[in-house]
Amino acid sequence: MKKMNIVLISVFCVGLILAALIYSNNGTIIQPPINTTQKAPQKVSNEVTIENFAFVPNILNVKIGDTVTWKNNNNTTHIISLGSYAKDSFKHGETYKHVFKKAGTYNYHCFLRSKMTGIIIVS
Ligand SMILES: [Cu+2]
Repeated sequence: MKKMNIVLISVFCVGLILAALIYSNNGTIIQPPINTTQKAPQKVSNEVTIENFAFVPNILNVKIGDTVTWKNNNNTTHIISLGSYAKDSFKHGETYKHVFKKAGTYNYHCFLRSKMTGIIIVS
C-alpha cells in the first residue's frame, strides 16, 4: 500500500510539472525577436578611375567575388593588364570590369604604359 502511494504521488508530480510547462509555453513557439534595424551590408563602390594617367585609388581593397570597375577619364585608350587574368582596352568614358574570385594581392598595370600601376587587394 505504501509503495502504491509513492507511485501515485510520483505520477501526480510529473503531471503537475508537464501542466506547468505547457501552461508557461502557452503552446506557442517562441521566436527570436526580428531585428528591424539591421541593414543590408553597404555595397562599397569598387571603382578605380583613370585620371591623368594614374589609377585612383591606387590601392583598392575588395572582397572575394567583387567586381572591380575601371573607368577611363583620360582622353586616350588604356589596357588593364592583370597578368594572365585580364587584358582589354577601353577608351575615354568607357569602363572595364573584372571579377576577383580568389583572395590575393593583384598588381596590375596599363599594358601600354608600364609606369601606370595599381594594386587590388582581395580578401
Ligand atoms: Cu594606359
